[in-house]
Amino acid sequence: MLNLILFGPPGSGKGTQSEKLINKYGLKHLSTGDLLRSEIAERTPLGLEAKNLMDKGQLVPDEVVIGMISSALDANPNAKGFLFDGFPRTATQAEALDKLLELKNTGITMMLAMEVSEEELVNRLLKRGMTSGRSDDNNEGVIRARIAEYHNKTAAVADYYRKFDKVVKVKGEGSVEDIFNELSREIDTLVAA
Ligand code: B4P
Repeated sequence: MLNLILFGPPGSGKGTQSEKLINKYGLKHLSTGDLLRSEIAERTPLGLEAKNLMDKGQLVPDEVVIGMISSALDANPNAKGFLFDGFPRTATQAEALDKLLELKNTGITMMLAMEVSEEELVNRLLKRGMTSGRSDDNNEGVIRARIAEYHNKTAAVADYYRKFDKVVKVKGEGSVEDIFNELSREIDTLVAA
């Protein structure tokens, strides 16, 4: 199985590139952000709890997102592979993901880590906030809080996979197409090896 993690700070292009990568490689897209937003849209108790935290730029509890990913893995027994987008975001989530994949006799193939400057992230998210209706995108304070959560809790997830030599860094600035070509090149190199 080809199991990829697309990693990077909020606004680095994870959602944007995921759409293209799943089509090219026939992977199942698992975005915890999308899963949480659909819980919010359906007004479930989980969604209401998540909205409160997301609106402040904070991460939702590990057990909530791990449970969602576990169900999604079980719901797709015949997938060729998975693209994890926005997950794992903490060391606890990374360890849980490894255990869940081990139960399926598989594991993470590689983490693609996209690097983008903070000012570019803020500009992209404020721009998306003008049209997306996402309440976490239209306030600069909330965007900066999300970036701070990334530095405090999420950046260390790359260290976890670095121990297993599974991290590849990719420049996340430039055109969407150029970044996609670079990500594809890294995946193809690994798959051919
Ligand atoms: P997510 O839904 O994961 O979203 P994100 O990090 O804000 O954005 P993403 O990185 O996917 O956006 P993209 O760059 O594609 O998380 C939202 C919230 O959910 C979190 O803050 C947290 O509260 C919660 N959550 C989710 N997962 C969680 C977890 N595992 N644990 C705990 N909490 C969790 O797009 C950004 C903009 O940039 C777009 O407008 C796009 O068009 C633009 N863009 C993309 N590429 C570009 C390029 N090359 N040049 C210019 N603009 C570009």
